[in-house]
Parts: sequence; structure tokens; C-alpha cells
Amino acid sequence: MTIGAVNRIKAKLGAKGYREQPADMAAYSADWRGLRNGKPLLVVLPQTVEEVVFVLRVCNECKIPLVPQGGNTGLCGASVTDESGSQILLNLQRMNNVRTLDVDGNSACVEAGVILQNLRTLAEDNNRYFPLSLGARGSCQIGGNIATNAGGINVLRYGNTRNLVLGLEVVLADGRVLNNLTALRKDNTGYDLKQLFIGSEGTLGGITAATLKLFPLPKEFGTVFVGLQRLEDVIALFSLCGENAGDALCAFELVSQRALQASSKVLAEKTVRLADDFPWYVIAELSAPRANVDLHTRLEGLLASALESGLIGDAIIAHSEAQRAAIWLTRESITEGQGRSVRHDISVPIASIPAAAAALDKAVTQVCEQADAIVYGHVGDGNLHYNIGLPLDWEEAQLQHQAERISAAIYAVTAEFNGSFSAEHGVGTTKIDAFNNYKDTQSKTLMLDLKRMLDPANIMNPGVIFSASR
Ligand code: FAD
Ligand code: 2HG
Ligand code: ZN
Repeated sequence: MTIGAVNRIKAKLGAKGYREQPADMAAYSADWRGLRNGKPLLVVLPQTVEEVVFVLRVCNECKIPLVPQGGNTGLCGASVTDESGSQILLNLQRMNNVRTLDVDGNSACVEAGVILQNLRTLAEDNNRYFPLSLGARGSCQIGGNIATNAGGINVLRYGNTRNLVLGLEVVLADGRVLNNLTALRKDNTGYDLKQLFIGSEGTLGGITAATLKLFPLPKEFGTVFVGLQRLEDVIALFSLCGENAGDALCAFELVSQRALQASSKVLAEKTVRLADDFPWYVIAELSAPRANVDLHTRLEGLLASALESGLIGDAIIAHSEAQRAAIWLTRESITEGQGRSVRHDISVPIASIPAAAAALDKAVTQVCEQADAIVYGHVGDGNLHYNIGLPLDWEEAQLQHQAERISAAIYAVTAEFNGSFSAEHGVGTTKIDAFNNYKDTQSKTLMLDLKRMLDPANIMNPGVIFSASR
């Protein structure tokens, strides 16, 4: 039955539409973190909605599990198949058309395989802005961004991916197409079904296209790199920036000294430098849609008063686009520079961050004295990457054992502070224990009911969010 199904899919998609040799499938098989090295039954590369429909119908009929994949930059082990050789990998890269661009209406309808940076560039070429921005923007795809409800550095001003989606086209597990590709800003005609698929991590259907919001293109940026002594001061600076800049504040990111070290490992030279080292750094950015709005003067005033009151220790303002890019490169290189750490993307209420960080430090050290905390993140959203490096000479089994204990301690502290065990990257396969332990029972039950209704044969990314056995 499986061989027949594979042959039908191959015949329908043609030679460009699939890969079947292990060497050709290798590029799609391992995830970015190297956590999973899958063995797909077949990699399919459809180019049209009709082809996606065909693949899903056949998989549903023959009960073949299927893993949707975009740019394969996900960080929670959900974007590749398992090692059984029984799952099909559905990569959307060839569905990369821009269907419509409505400049006056501030929206674009694009297919799922469009690379995030390409959409940002297209918007910019048309004097518009697509604000989703993350280190993986040159590789990740719109479908993946939507399926993970990606965050990034501009959530503070523009919201998560969820807030950027006006409409969706989704192929359901049984091959039916949900066409919700509206560009309407207001529509109260019953349930907002697109929300179900945003953040669903490929477990409910294959997203094939989306209508997305565009914004006026910022013409002026004010970007600053600040050194501070205490996390309490970081939170006070956040309040000050909000009070002074209001909606112009679009990013407020935290970098610890240890995270800065990690970043400088992958940069040829330190791109941002203050005269002294500080335990904490903040990257804050203001933007304005009009040129010649003097954000720098506003920032200088704000920073001068913060310096005078001792809230901050030092600061650099970017005076050119190159300096601004260097500041952001420093922030974005942390992910790569830390190597294989135990990663977390927790959130807590913003005011609790200093107390939560102290409790996290204590709990992690109690579990493992060698833990090397690499802390950074989207502090303006209450979202911390509290990542833990472990000794490089440890055996894999020892690493695994300690990683599990450390993550359990981190999630327990996060729960004490009424936080979330995943603010950004999703549950995937790596946070199923946390999902089982910390997600409330009613939500879990309702999610499973929805999953069973939309995907009764459990073919869509099985083993992601919910345990494979369900
Ligand atoms: P993939 O990794 O291919 O897939 C991710 C999930 O989406 C999987 O569950 C997959 O099955 C599903 N999926 C993919 N495409 C579809 C589709 N068309 N239909 C249905 N399901 C689909 N994330 C953040 O939130 N914020 C950050 O700041 C951030 N920074 C990052 C920096 C780096 C250097 C890296 C490597 C990753 C970063 N990430 C970040 C994580 C990752 O980039 C995002 O989760 C991104 O949205 C994933 O997009 P992708 O196209 O690579 O999806
Ligand atoms: C970021 O904020 C990403 O840079 C990646 O979400 C986080 O490296 C990580 O774990
Ligand atoms: Zn992040």
C-alpha cells in the first residue's frame, strides 16, 4: 500500500517534485540544532495547491504520516521526520509566488514557501514594511513563520506573526482546502478559523498561502547599545523608553555578558564595544515612518538622564546604517555562537524578570554546578532565552540526563512566576513533557479534540505537541 502511494505521488508531481535517494534527501532530513536526523520515506516538493491536495489525500487514505517543512530553521525538533523511514516530508519551498501585492491596502498575498527576507525586500521596494524579523530570516519561510507563530525582535511594536496574518489558505489532512485568503481588516462572521492553524506546528494541515499585513516603511531608526549593572535597571530603562517613545519603541532586547561572548565567537571582530564590560546590555530601537524625525536627539536626551541617575553605565548610539547593522549582527549571532546549548524560550510577566532570573540561576546551579547560563532575549516581551551550556567533554548520555533535569528545573521556576514554558519556538518534540506538565487540562483536552476532528488518522506531524501515542 505504501509503495503504491509513493508511486502515485511521484507520478503526479513529476521528477522535480520529489527526492527519493538518501543523498538527495539529506538536506531536508536533519534539523538546524542537529537534534534529529530523520529518515524520510520520500521528500515531496509540490508547486501548486492542487499537488498538495493530492499528496495529503493519498497520505490520509493510506495513513502515511507527513511532516510539513519550510526553511527547516525551527528550534524545537518539529520540522523533520523521525528515523522510521515511514514518514513523508512535505517541503513547501517551490510554492514561492507572490500572488498579489496591494500597496494602498497594505497587504500582500504570498505562498507559503516565500522566504521571509524576500517578502521584507519586496515590501521595502514598494515603500512598505513587513516587520517580522529574526536571525533566520534569510532561510525561514512564511509558512513556517505562521506554523510557529514566530516572534523575533519587533513583537513589541507589531505583535507576533499571528498579528500580521489577515487570511490563510490551508490544505486540511483529508485534502479539503480551507480558503480564508481575505484581506479584510474587520470580519466578524463566526469563528476566526485561521487562528487555529497559526502556531499549530504542522499538526493540523499544510499552510499553502497567506494574506499578510504591511506597514508604512520606517524612514528613520534610532538604535542604541546600552550597558547596565542590574536586571532591575533593565526593567526601569524599559519603562523609561516606553514613557518617552511610546509607539516609536519597536525593539528592546537583552544581552548578558556571557551571551555577548558567545556572539563574538562567530564574528570576525567584536562589532559593538563599550569601554567597560557590563553584566547586562540592552539593544533598544525607535523607528519613525518619516525622514528627519530626530530620533537621535530624543534618544540622547533619554540616555543622558539615565546616565545621570546611574540607571545605565554607558551607551553607544548608532550613527549610520552600518553601525545599526553591526549592533543587530551582534544580537543575532548569539544563536550560532553558543553552539549546542540546552535551549529555552520562556516568558514571565515583565516586572518579574529580575526575581525570576535570580530564582532560575539558583535552581539551575542546584541541579548542575557546571551549568553555564547564556541569557538573552526579547525582554520587552517578557521573553528570555535562558540557555545552558554544558561541558564539551561530557558523554552524550550524561549531557542528555543533565539537560532534562535542567529544563525541568527551569520550567518549574517559570511556572512559579506564572510564565510560559515556550513563548516563541513552540512545543515541537522537545517540550512535550513540559506541555503535559504545565498546560492546563481543559486546554489540552480541547486541543486534542480539535486535532482528532481535523486529523482523525493522525497523519499531520505526529509526535509533535502531543505524544505520538496520544
Ligand atoms: P520549519 O523549521 O521548516 O518548520 C517549523 C514548524 O512549522 C514545523 O512544525 C513544521 O512542520 C511547520 N511548518 C513549516 N511550514 C509549514 C507549512 N507550510 N504548513 C504547515 N506547517 C508548516 N524563532 C522565533 O520565534 N524568534 C526568533 O527570534 C528566532 N530566531 C531564530 C534565529 C536563528 C538563527 C534560527 C536558526 C532560528 C530562529 N527562530 C526564531 C526559529 C525559527 O526560525 C522560526 O521558528 C521560524 O518561524 C521557522 O520557519 P521555517 O520556515 O524554518 O519552518
Ligand atoms: C533569538 O531570539 C532566537 O535569537 C533564537 O529566538 C534563540 O538561540 C536561541 O535559542
Ligand atoms: Zn528569540
